[in-house]
Amino acid sequence: METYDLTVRGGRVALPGALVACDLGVRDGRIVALAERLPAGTRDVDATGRLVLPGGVDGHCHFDQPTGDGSRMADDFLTGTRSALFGGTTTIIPFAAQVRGQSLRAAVDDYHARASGKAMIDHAFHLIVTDPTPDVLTRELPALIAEGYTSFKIYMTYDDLKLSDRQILDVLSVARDHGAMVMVHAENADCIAWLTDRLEADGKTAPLFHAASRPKVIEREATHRAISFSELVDVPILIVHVSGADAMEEIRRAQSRGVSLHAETCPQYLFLSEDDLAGPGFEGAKCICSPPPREAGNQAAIWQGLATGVFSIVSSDHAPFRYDDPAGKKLKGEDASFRWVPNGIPGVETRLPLLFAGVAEGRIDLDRFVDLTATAPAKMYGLHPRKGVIAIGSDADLVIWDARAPVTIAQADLHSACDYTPYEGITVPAWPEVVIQRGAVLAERGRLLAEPGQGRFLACDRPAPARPLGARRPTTLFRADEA
Ligand code: DUC
Ligand code: ZN
Ligand code: ZN
Repeated sequence: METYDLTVRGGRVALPGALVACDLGVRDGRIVALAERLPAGTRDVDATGRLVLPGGVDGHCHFDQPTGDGSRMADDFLTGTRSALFGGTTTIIPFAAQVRGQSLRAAVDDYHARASGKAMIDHAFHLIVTDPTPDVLTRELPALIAEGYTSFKIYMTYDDLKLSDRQILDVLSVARDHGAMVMVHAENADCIAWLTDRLEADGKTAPLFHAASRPKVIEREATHRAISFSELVDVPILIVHVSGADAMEEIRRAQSRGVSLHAETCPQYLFLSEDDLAGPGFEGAKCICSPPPREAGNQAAIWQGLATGVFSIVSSDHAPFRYDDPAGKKLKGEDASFRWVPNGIPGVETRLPLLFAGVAEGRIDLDRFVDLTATAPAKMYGLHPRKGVIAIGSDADLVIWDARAPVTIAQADLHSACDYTPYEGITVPAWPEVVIQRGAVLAERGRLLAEPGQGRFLACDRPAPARPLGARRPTTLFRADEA
């Protein structure tokens, strides 16, 4: 009789497109059997009455990323991956960020050193390109793409990160030629600087005014510009952390005229609003991230975008800075202008439980939840079908959820090294009970069973190949023309 290293039995399993009552057998870290009934393996996990979903893939999170202002991210690869896994995420893709003047290779080597011996779950790296010199464009990027770093983020804002329009075109062109995915942070830098100066001149420096310094229109403008560039170069891009209904509308319009364009949103745009920046005291700094949360009414539009397919992935954009810490949100003190508050909030652990609330409330179905949080990001970054799906031959990365046990989010129960959660007090319908990676149980009912360093680095395949230059886009619109 066949034996299994691990079986998960009695649950309802999210197979692609269907929720099926079946048992699951694992050997050598991979799924080898899906059947109505299997004999117990060496280790047997009882999933009776539970959902068995693929481990989450968080395609956008920042761990131990060097900053230029003296602030320090709260999570390194140990605490960040620990937090991720307790929230049901088994693969993360943080960023090896190039500092201007540095080679991309040096950034990648540095980032591997930061992950080494610490990461508890599997991880790939995106690159952040801030200095696209001729050497970076013609030699480093192509070589790194070939080695499995097949996606990179570029910024249209932040003085130390932003690229000019011409530099963006250069980077998109490399992505097109070498089949990489470019993630775009779309906010207009000059508009932000202009508004920030005017707000400060009026004495409007409290955290609340962070939102006023980056209104929806400046996200919409940059989004439109990035889409135009992607059309010009004829390469698909991903607009990350879309916050506003207006930017989303630009994306929807482009998608409906046939542009191959992806969009990501994050739980902060579904659960937080600009009211959370309002206080009391300096507390609003806890919710300073960019783009900022919008007015409460905006949330419904973003949920709608998830349900209708404008967005293909939901990531955390976990960028944790401690609140009560001079290397964190209070870098320049509590009276400092919002301008000096490090941007970013923790969220790698709460991403899946928060979005699962959308399933319980009927906003999205379970299939869409799995796609947005696991399957689609695995595909987007060349990790599918190894990751992001429950299928024969895939890594046995599994999360068992009890959808009958609501949990109220509390900082005291989370596993990040950050000292707060912006979601304190929100009740979610379910939380991951058992988290499994490559057949090993990493967490079980709040108990940590993973070891630092047991997460593996993943080299990514290229996403779908680019079309030949000038090829017609396969859309209804263009097909009608061609007929
Ligand atoms: N904004 C970013 O662009 N990155 C990290 C966090 C944030 O708020
Ligand atoms: Zn960003
Ligand atoms: Zn980010």
